[in-house]
Amino acid sequence: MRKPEYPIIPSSEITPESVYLNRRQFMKLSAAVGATTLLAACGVKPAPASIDAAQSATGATDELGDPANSYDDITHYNNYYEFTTNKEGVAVLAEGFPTSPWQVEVSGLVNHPRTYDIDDLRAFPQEERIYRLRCVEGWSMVIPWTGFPLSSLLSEVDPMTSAKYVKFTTKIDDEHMPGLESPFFPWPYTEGLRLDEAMNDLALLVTGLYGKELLPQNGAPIRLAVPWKYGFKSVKSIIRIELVEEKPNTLWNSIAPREYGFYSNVNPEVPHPRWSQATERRIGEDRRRETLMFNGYEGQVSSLYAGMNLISNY
Ligand SMILES: Nc1nc2c(c(=O)[nH]1)N[C@H]1C(S)=C(S)[C@@H](COP(=O)(O)O)O[C@H]1N2
Ligand SMILES: [Mo]
Repeated sequence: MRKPEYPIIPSSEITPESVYLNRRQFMKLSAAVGATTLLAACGVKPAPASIDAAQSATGATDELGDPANSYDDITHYNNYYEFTTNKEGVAVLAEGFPTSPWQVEVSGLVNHPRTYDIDDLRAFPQEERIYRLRCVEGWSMVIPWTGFPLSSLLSEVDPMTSAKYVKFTTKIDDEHMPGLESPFFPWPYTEGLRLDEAMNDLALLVTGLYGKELLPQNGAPIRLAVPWKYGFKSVKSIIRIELVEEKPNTLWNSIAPREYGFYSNVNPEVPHPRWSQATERRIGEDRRRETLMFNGYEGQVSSLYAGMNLISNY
């Protein structure tokens, strides 16, 4: 059996996305000409002439001034391999995925282990945070999440001094996740952070999106957002959080260790073995933009890596 490649091709981006792009361009075009005439003829007010207007309909921007992606983009262009490797197919397949009852076990090297019901987690003070998400494949979005700092949860369970890493394990639901049939992936999807990374204020446990409850395709009922790392570190549908002493195995690292390092900090100067990471395409934009060190969060996270070689610790 052939070894899986992720992205299936960076063209997992290129193939489905060129289709997506063409459709967008088509929409743009038809909004500008055809549809306007058509809709006007039916007495319906024409749609805005540019999708950019729709993109920033809420006026929300990140701290760099870039507009949030539309709700439609964020909920219909997804990576979630437990369902499918087709980004535009996730939303449909994930519809009806049971997200309740749901519990998250927080265990391992902690003084107060506890299994939380999802409602206990929703009871942590929630905030809205507009974060950039940079996928390792070379595309990005700006997403208005609702959630609470992972550090609040970790402080409550009180890590022992021997705890050095945090391991995340996500849901396996054979009945509802057709992608689990793929023999290429060592399910469940697991990830990890160093404890000090996990305690950084930017690391967010996410319960909502655009002020609404999180949808299954985005990782409902609870997922992580670690905005200075490649998107695959931001795991969806978390069921267990363990404090451990040794660096945990992660799904992508175990499949292709040379391509997906444990740290996977966004770094324009460290290319993926099969493509450059110097630029990215913001979904909804045509031209590529430069990728920022630590995805633009350098001020908040660079001290975590002081003195570390970021090329060998990729
Ligand atoms: N459980 C799980 N979490 C996951 C993934 C996945 O396949 N399974 N894909 C990751 C990748 S590669 C990215 S880019 C982000 C995408 O998040 P979004 O679909 O909410 O934008 O989710 C990450 N979390
Ligand atoms: Mo990704």
